Amino acid sequence: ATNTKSPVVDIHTHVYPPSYISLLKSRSEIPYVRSFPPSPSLRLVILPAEDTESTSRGRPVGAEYYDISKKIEFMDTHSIDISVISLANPWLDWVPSSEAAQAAQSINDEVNTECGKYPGRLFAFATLPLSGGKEVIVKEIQRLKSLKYIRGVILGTTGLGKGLDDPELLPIFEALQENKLPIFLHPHYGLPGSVWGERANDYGHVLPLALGFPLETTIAVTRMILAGVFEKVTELEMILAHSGGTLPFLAGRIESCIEHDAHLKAEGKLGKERKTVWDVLKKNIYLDAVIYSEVGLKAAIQASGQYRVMFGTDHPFFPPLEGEGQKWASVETNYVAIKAALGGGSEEEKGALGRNAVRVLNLEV
Ligand code: 5CU
Repeated sequence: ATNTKSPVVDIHTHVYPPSYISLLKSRSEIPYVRSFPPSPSLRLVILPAEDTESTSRGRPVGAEYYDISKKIEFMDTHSIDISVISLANPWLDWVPSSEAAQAAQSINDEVNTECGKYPGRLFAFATLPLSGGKEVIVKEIQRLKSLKYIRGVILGTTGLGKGLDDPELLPIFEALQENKLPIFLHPHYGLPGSVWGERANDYGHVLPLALGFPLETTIAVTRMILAGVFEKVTELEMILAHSGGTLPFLAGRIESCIEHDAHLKAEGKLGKERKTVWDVLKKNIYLDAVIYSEVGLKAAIQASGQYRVMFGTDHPFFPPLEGEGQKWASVETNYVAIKAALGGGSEEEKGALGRNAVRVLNLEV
C-alpha cells in the first residue's frame, strides 16, 4: 500500500482504546457497552437518539473499535498509507470534572503509544479534558508537545458546556493556535430528539447521523463566526468533519442573513473588519472529504479550495452490514467522489487523497 511519493492519508478514523472500552463496560448510562439478552453480543450505545428499546439501540462493537492491529489491516485493505486516529465520540465529555485531567493524560499517552507501534503509519488527534476547566485544558494542550505523534485535537461542539462561541474558550483556542494544533471538529449530540418525530425509532440511525451530525457542526461553526472567534484568534485552524456538515452549501445564505440583520448592524458588527463566512472557509477551515458524493465534495472544494480538502473514512463506523474482509462501500464511495470531483491521477486528487494532510498536519516522522 505504501507509496511514499503520494500517500493516501485518512484523517477521519476513530479508535476507542482498550482502557476506554473497559470504562464503557462499567457504565449503564450513555456512553456504555453491554449486551442485550438473549443476544450475548456486546453493543456500543453512544448517541442520545439511539438509547431506545428497539433494534436501533447501539451498534455491534468488535475488535475493529479498539484493536490497533485491526486499523492497520483496514488501512492495508483500502490502500491507506497513513491514518490520523482520534478517540471517537463522545470523547471525555462525560467524565467527572475531578477525573478529567488524569483521563485525558492517560488516553493521549495510550493513543500516542499505539501510534509508536507503527511509526510513520499512525498519527493522532488528542482529546481534551473539557470537563476539567480552563486551566486543566490549557495544561494538557501544552503537554501534548511532548507526545511525538500528536498533530491536533479532536473536539465536540459543546466546549465547556455553552458551545464554541463561549468567550471562556478563547484562552483554549489561543493555546491551540500557539502550539500549532488544529482542531478536528466532530459532532456527537445532533439535534433535539423532538425534531425527529414520533416514528424516529422506525428509521434506525439515519436521521441523527445523516442530518443531526452535519447540522450540529454547521451550527457550531456559524456560532463561532458570529461571535467573532476568527477575528480574535486569527490563525486558529479547524478541520471540519463531514465536509463541514452543510456549511459550504449554506455559506451564502448565512452571509446574506448576517448582512441583512438590523441588530448586528446596530451593534456595529457589520464593519469592514468583519471576516465573512467565505473568508473563514478559505483561511481557517479545512474540510474532510467524508461526504459520499461528488455533489457534496464539489461544494466543499468550491467553498474552501481544492488544497484544503482531505480524505477520510470514519472507520470503524459504517462497516458493510453483511460479509467480512472485502472493501467497505462507505470508503469506496468517498474514493469515487474524490476522483469524480478532481480527476483521476490529477495533482488535485493527490492533494485530497493525502498530500494536503501531510502538508497541513506535518506528517513526516
Ligand atoms: O455511526 C455512528 O453513530 C457514528 C458515530 O457515532 N460517530 C462517528 O464518527 N461516525 C458514526
